[in-house]
Amino acid sequence: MTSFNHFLRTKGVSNDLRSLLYHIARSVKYINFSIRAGNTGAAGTKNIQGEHQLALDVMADRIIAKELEKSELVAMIASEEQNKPQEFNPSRGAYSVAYDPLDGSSLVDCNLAIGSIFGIWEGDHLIKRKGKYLQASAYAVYGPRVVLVIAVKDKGVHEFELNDVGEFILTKENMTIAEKTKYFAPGNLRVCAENEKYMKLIKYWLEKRQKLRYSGGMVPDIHHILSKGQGIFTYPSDEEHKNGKLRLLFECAPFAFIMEEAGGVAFDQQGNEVLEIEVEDVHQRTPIFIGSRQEVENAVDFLK
Ligand code: P6P
Repeated sequence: MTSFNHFLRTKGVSNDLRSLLYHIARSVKYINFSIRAGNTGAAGTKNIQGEHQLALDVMADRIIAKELEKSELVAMIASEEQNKPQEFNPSRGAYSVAYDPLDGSSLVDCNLAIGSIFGIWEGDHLIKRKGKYLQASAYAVYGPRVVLVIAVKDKGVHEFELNDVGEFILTKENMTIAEKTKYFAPGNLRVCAENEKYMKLIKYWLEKRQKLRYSGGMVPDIHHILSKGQGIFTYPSDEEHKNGKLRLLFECAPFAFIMEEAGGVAFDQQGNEVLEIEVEDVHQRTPIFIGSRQEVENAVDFLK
């Protein structure tokens, strides 16, 4: 059994980044306890998106913010659940972390898998950053098993599973993505009613007898792609969401970084690389087409 810290050390991850990732792993462990023990009801508050927050959203956000501050390595954090970034005074180094504390939390009451997403940049700011300058990204899936997937710049994508004594043990090393796929995860399917190009793309997949794998949770849906080593997840824009629904900083850039580290790709609806999109506002959104290269390039061609 290879432990989280030992594995990252053997991969040559710096002491500071390893320590920061350890604090993120610890926050995932505490969030998992809260999900299984906590209340899944409403918090009675709304986030900046106007979305009703669950008690778990607020709890997960607090757990992560506290762990990142305790690391003494973080100068700035930005959370999907908070209106604006928060600054800390790190004692050494300086990273900035953007995170979605509990993505898809509305699925928790029907017992579907949900997740946390993290993006780590060097330096003390998050505006004017691009995903291609991420130092590391990670996501956790809270499902029948709790897994933490980590990508560190040029060091591959690796999965760890939380065991029954609270340790993260390596389960998959160097996860990779094939060029082609037999799966599809079509988000925002209702757009077919207004966008015949998306309708044609879905029909193309159906006529190819592709297998539908979509849960409504971005984290498990993209984890399916990385676990199977193939797939495509799409979430296009629509009349109501001109830039799509998913957030660049908290969801799309971290996942694009992980997917590219695994040999996949991530584009917006115009075929721009998600990793090249500059963050202008912490809550800005982008359409996303992500996964197996040939499938994604083909899907973007349908939508252009
Ligand atoms: P829709 C969950 O709310 C989320 O942010 C992502 O996890 C998921 O991919 C998407 O929204 C689902 O959106 O419009 O299908 O509810």
